[in-house]
Amino acid sequence: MAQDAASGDTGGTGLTRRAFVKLTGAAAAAVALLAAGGRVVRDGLGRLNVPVPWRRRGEITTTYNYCDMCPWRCGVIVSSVGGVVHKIDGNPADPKSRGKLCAKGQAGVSFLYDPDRLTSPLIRTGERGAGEFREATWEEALDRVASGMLAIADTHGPESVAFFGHTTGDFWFTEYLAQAWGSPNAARPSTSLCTSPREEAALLTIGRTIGGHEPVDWENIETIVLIGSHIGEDTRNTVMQDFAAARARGAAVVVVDPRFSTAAGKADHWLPIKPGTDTALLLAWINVLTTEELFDAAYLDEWAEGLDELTSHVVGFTPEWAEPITDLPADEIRATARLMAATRPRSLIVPGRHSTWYGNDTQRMRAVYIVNALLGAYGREGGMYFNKSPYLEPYPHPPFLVAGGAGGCAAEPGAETDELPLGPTGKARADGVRASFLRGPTAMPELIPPMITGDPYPIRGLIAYGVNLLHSIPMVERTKEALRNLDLVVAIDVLPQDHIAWADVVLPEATYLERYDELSAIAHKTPFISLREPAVEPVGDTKPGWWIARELGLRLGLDAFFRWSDIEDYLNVRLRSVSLDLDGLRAQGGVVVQSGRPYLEDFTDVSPFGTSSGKIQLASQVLAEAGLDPLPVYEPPEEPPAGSFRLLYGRHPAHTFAKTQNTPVLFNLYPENEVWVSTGSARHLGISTDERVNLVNDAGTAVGPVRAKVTERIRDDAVYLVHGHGHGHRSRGLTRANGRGAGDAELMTKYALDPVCGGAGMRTTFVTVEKA
Ligand code: MGD
Ligand code: MGD
Ligand code: SF4
Repeated sequence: MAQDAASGDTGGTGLTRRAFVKLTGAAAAAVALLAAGGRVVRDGLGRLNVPVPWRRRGEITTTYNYCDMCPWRCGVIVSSVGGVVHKIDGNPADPKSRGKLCAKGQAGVSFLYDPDRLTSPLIRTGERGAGEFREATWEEALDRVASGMLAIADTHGPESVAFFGHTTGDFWFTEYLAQAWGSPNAARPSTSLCTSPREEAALLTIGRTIGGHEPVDWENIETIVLIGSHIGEDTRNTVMQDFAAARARGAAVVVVDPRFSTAAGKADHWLPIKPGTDTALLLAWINVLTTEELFDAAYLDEWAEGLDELTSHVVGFTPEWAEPITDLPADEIRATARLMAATRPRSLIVPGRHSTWYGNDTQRMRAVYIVNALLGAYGREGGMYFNKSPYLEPYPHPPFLVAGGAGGCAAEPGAETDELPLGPTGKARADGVRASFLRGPTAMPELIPPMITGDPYPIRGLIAYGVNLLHSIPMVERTKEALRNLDLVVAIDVLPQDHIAWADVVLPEATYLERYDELSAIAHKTPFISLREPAVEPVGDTKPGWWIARELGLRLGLDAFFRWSDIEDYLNVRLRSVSLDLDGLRAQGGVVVQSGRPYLEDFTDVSPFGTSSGKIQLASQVLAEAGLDPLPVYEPPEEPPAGSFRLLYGRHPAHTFAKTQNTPVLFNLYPENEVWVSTGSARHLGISTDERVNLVNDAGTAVGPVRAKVTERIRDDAVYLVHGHGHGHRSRGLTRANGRGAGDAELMTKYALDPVCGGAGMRTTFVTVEKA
């Protein structure tokens, strides 16, 4: 194997090269730095030096893919030269990207050739958490995982193996393998730590889900209301394109945010609300819309029920009532309600995305959807269109042992297990571990306690695919305790993230640019299906997720679910249902776009609202029957103790969660986060911009030192951190990102569980700011 200039230990950075993994295989460092057919080297400053295509000769190949640098899935076209990816462009035929990409999407090449990538299966040799491993063959590593899973299933049942997953390839694990194996304990952070309140509230109110692509009719909107949605820092490509185009067309913008966000900079009205009081603002808006009769009466007459109950419920919630609660002037509350009404139905509170804030989030989101109903916005131009999933048949596999998977609701507790087929090791039970919330998918943080206590039944194994266990789930020390306690911990990842040090077996995956994957099927105004195919051979000894899942499945006795010989066979079978095959899909640009049913007039046969009555539920019968509030009620958030601030968090335009901080070109753009402190608070604390401070939470957990950003752009009662920095808990595998900035997750030593959907509200942390 060719040795290259970068396989030395420090790369000039002073950081120990891959001290994280004490590899016994002498070739490991060299393997880590080799791209297939090309050489990935680092210069004297430790920066990535990708084999530059203009010095390479060879055929230029073009492949289709959907971007995996964030969960938005923009369609891309990948150009490679001589076996090395050269450039990624937006696919003009794809409704998500429309030929454009954000900075993170462009950085896919840099992510692929990050010299810190995992490149060989690893088996733990030291204590969990110490990060000591030896290299292994795939045979040995997969045998180890399969025997561990079978041993757990023999003693406790297959449900005692949990599957956590995120990023686009997790389908093979949290859905396909988990359901075939028979574990209902499959979860994604993108539900219970993100969208579950908005999805549950949508189901309760309009009987439809929002789905991965928010169905906002941007082309026709006239008033855009953003509650905490920080578009511009949230850099989902199409959302930015749509927001910018609507603003340029003259749409009015109202932004409700305790921080002067990028979007607030474009707003006609910025409402710097006191954190956690949004439901009071929404009730006051409903009060103005109902008492001044500004709602769409004909629309509500035809499509909604519960208007009288709603009207009497909000009678006391005037703007004057909301003013001292929200810290917003009553006149401004009234003016913004009237603005929305003046442009209805081309007026919408955009259903944000990350909605797990304070633990009563389903009710806040219900209030959002009720305002939109009063505006007559559902199924109307300029409001919220009805999305539709693309038609595509599933692969014809035998019935799964459990229903749901991480994407949907877990089977109801107590379901008749006798009706389920027998799993490889006996009977599978259908009841997933859940806390006392009304319904909704399995909540990821609630699967951690049974790993420690065995209550309500033991979880003894964890398969973690593409999920950043120590950065995404609050209560990091509790997660570590659980990892310490398990019989089997498997991590399938591309990078030596912090949790990798806790795995018994590490399975290195090929990135999205090096593998085939499940088809992406997006519910949309124009539903569409897109292709992911490899642009280049996988780096080192990495393998695609579908291959890993299949090899595991065969070892677990699940042959019946893996009858397909390889992924091309699987994809061709699925594509047959839309009269295509892989070649046909390539020939039409990697995307199939179907027609939708976006507006009310498209529903002559059936109601578009999937509630039991077929009408919008302003007052929710389902909640009433469960003994919960049928109409949204404002609950005051806990106040920060004297001298403390509420910790707010959000996105940086150049990074995704905690996964791109080490990506060379993105690291160069924003190497570490800073903590936003208001000018008034900073003066009081004697802190200036760029000074290093520590953040200490109410339980005494400290993070830092982190740079202070002193600014007028945030309220005095809050501080703000970009999520995702603060790597290097125990591992030092991420040579650029480690030790930079401060992690918000570490400070979250508590969260508030939403009683309806099981979402974990994470804005419940208070911190003091102390000079470092
Ligand atoms: P990431 O940091 O993106 O977040 O939660 P995660 O999805 O867990 O972690 C992705 C993981 O996948 C990383 O370990 C990365 O190295 C790995 N990975 C990347 N590409 C691949 C691949 O191709 N294959 C495999 N196998 N692995 C890959 C996100 C979640 O976090 C979400 S959706 C939200 S909205 C919440 N946000 C949030 C927050 O803002 N603050 C705090 N404190 N917690 C949060 N938790 C939630
Ligand atoms: P939120 O965390 O809800 O995120 O993006 P959003 O859904 O927009 O919103 C953060 C904003 O809420 C901040 O501006 C904060 O100041 C404000 N805020 C905090 N507390 C309150 C409050 O009490 N009331 C109000 N009204 N506002 C408050 C998340 C989204 O971003 C998600 S979930 C994903 S999956 C994508 N991830 C992602 C990424 O990782 N990187 C980049 N660059 N873009 C991304 N886009 C998406
Ligand atoms: Fe990729 Fe950016 Fe699209 Fe996300 S928004 S999928 S990072 S191009």
